[in-house]
Parts: sequence; structure tokens; C-alpha cells
Amino acid sequence: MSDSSSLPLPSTAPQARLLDGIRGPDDVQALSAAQLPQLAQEIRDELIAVTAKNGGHIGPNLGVVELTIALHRCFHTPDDQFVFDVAHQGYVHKLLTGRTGDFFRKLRQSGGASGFLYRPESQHDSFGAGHAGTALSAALGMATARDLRGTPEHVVAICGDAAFTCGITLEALNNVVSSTKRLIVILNDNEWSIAKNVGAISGYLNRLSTNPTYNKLHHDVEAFFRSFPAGVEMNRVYMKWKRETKDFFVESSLFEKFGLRYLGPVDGHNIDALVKNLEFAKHCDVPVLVHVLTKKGKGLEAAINFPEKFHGAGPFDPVTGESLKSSLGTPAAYQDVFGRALVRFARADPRIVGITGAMPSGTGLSHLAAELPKQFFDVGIAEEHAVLFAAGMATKGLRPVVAIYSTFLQRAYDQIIHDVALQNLPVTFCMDRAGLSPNDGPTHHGLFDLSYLRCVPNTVVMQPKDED
Ligand SMILES: Cc1ncc(C[n+]2csc(CCOP(=O)(O)OP(=O)(O)O)c2C)c(N)n1
Repeated sequence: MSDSSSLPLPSTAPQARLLDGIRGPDDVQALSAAQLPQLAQEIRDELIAVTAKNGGHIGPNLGVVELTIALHRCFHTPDDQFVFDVAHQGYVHKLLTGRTGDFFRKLRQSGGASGFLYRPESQHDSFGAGHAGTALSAALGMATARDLRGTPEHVVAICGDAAFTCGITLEALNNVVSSTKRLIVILNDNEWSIAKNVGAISGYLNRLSTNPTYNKLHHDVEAFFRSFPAGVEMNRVYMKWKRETKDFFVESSLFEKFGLRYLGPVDGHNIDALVKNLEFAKHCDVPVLVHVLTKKGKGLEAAINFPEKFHGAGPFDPVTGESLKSSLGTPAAYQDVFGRALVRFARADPRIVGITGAMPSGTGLSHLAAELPKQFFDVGIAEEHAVLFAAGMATKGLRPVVAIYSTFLQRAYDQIIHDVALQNLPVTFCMDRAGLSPNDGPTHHGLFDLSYLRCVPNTVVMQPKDED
């Protein structure tokens, strides 16, 4: 990253923003609790100003402002480690770890901050990402290595609700208790993937967050903290709490069945409540999952009203949220040409079905979803499953079209070879975003597809030149 000392210093002291004085967790922790709402507002203003100009993942970041402040109040990076899933929601973390000023204002541009966490950019970025579902696994590896080394740092995985539609997250969850006793998992539940989150786990989380019993537990935790004088040894609180609520935990949430202690749901915009739960989690002697409820797009009305559009947006008017499109008009996007063509084919041939891994609008399958919903399937962020699901359908005479970005199809390489090609099943892959993805960067480049597909038997590889 750029040397933070070279970033512009605050201007005159009286008008200086709190944000301009923040270079890392020490500065966040030096603020009084009363100053934190102002810091949150300044961060939101900066996020909106920069993404309105450069584009970027504005909705996810507006939703995690208070959560990220609370994390930096309770933990001390780079000694402690945060692993953000996808890492598209890491802008606030960047701002709180010295990546402000011109460096942040060039977000997603040459010479500026990456749109994701990126190890070479900062010692506060302990793990890079861009693809979904990697945080829990990587954090578990870090925590296990820490245990082997016998060092005291905390490892915190910050996962969106859609990360729990990923197989890797569930594979990691299956291994948590056999690997470590100390891991903190934040479930940032805003009910949205890029589109509305899908599947049984999303329904389960919804029931969990509205379950009055769990809300009662949350109030119990609050009450415990209120009843103890400041400075009390947290472990004592934990032990008492554990004793008094032990029965309650037996056979309770899904996460407890995997051996994690469940805390929540916590209001993800209440810094005080977040800090209490995180402090509590820090002192637990079992892995903990803190279920945090956040509002995607909080602070920008258009982003709240249109969460899918503002998940990752191009430049927009910061007041109205209107997209700033070229006055010359824009040519039809590849995905819309593809999506409309697929609707025509699918209407004529009911054997044709479209499958997406949580990206109906990005792939253009939203056209199929709107017009022929029975021939449309969104399986969540589950590319391996999407391909195997298609292979199964193809054995029954269907003609599945799997629409996945080039970079994300990498994840399903074994299924392409083992389940589709070797069985010579009629599955069509339509891979959007081939080539460079300059603003998102290396994790999103579609650079390997021709190479990785040309060597697969029984496969025809074609590359469209244009919409015709
Ligand atoms: C393997 C993979 N598939 C698809 C994507 C595209 N993608 C980026 S973010 C996202 C949704 C993430 O939702 P969630 O984890 O709940 O976080 P939120 O944005 O709601 O905070 C998706 C599908 C991806 N990054 N990686």
C-alpha cells in the first residue's frame, strides 16, 4: 500500500474530520463512544462520494460501517486477523487502517486501493479474496496454525449470509470444533446475496433472527453486562452466563450443532451492542458465531430501495442514486443479448433450462426468470453444485444452460471434467466476463477459460465476436 504518512494530513483542526485522524485501530480505540456515530457518518459520506465517481460495492459497505468500527474497537489488527469473505465489503476496514485520502479516492483505479482486500496492499489485510465462501476455511487454517504456534492473537472470519450457500463454508463449519477452540465467526446477515439470498439456509437464518427466544437471550447478555461493574474480569461473566443458560443451549441453533456458541441476533448498526457481543466472544473458550443483522445500503436511500443494483454499481449521482450513463447511450450488454436469446430458445424448446450461481442479473438469466420462471434455477453461490445439477438434468433429457462468469467457473473444474465431459452429457456453459476485468482486478479476470477448457475431452469451445 502507499505509505500512510504520505497521505494528506487533516486541514485546520476545528473542521477536521475524525476520519482524517485515523491510521489504525489505536486511533479508533482512542475515540470516545460518543464520537463513533460521527465517525460512522463521515465514513458513509466518503464511501458514497468515492463510489459515486468510481463505481464499486457501495451497498455491502454501507451495511458494515458500524460492524467494522466495532471490530476495530475490540481487536487490534495486524496482530489480530480479520478474514473478510469475498472482501468486497472491506472498504471501511481500508479507511480505518490508513488507506484514506487520494489512495482511497482512486479506489478500483490504477495506483489506488484495490476493490477487495489484498495482502500486498496492507499488513492489515491478512487474506485476499474476490471469490465467495473462502473466509471461514482460511480463518480456520489461521486459527489452527496459531494454536500450533501457541500465540495469543484472535482470528475473526466475517461472512455474509450468502457465504453459507457455498459448499466450502459448510465444509469449514464441519471442521471447526475438531480444529480449534478459539475462532470468532461473524455472520453478517442482510438477507441479500447480490439478488435476494436463496435456499433453505437463508430461510433458516430468517427464522433464527425473528425467533423471540433468541432475542430474549440477546437481552439476557445485555443484562449481564449491565449488572457487572466496569472492568470486571470477562471470563467470570462468561462462566456465570454459561451456567445460567446452559440448558438453553442444548440442541438449540444449527451452529451449536456444529459446536459453535451462537450469540445474537445483534443489531449490526448499534456499536455498543456489537462491542459487548464481540468482547464477550473474545473471552469464550469455544468457537463463537455472532449473528449480526445489517441493512445493505444503509445511509443511501436508493441503495436500500434497490439492493441488487447497488450491490456493485457503476458511477451514480450521489444524491438521487441515478446511474451516470454516457449521453451517447451504451450498446446492449453481452449478458442482456444472451439472456434475451436464451428466452427465445427456451420458449421454443421446453427442454432448455437456465442455471445461475447467485447471479441472475449479472449473467442475464434474470430475463429467463421473469419470463419462464419454471425453466430458471438460482442455486446460490454454489458453482460446483450448479454444474452437477445440470449434469443430472441432462441425463433426463433436459438441455441445461449453465451461465457462470469465467472466473467463478474455475471452481467447478472437476465437475466439468468428471461429471459432464467424461459422461459426454449435453450441457452448455455460457461464460460471461471473459478477458480482463480492470476495475475488479486479478481475482475477477476471465483469463484462464480457453486454456482450461481446450484440454477437456468431448468439449466444443466457441467465442462469440459480437452480439450477432
Ligand atoms: C465463487 C463466487 N461466485 C459468485 C460471486 C459473485 N458474488 C460476489 S458478492 C456475492 C454475494 C455476496 O453476498 P453476501 O456474502 O451475503 O454478502 P453481502 O454482499 O450481502 O454483504 C456474489 C454472488 C463470487 N464473488 N464468487
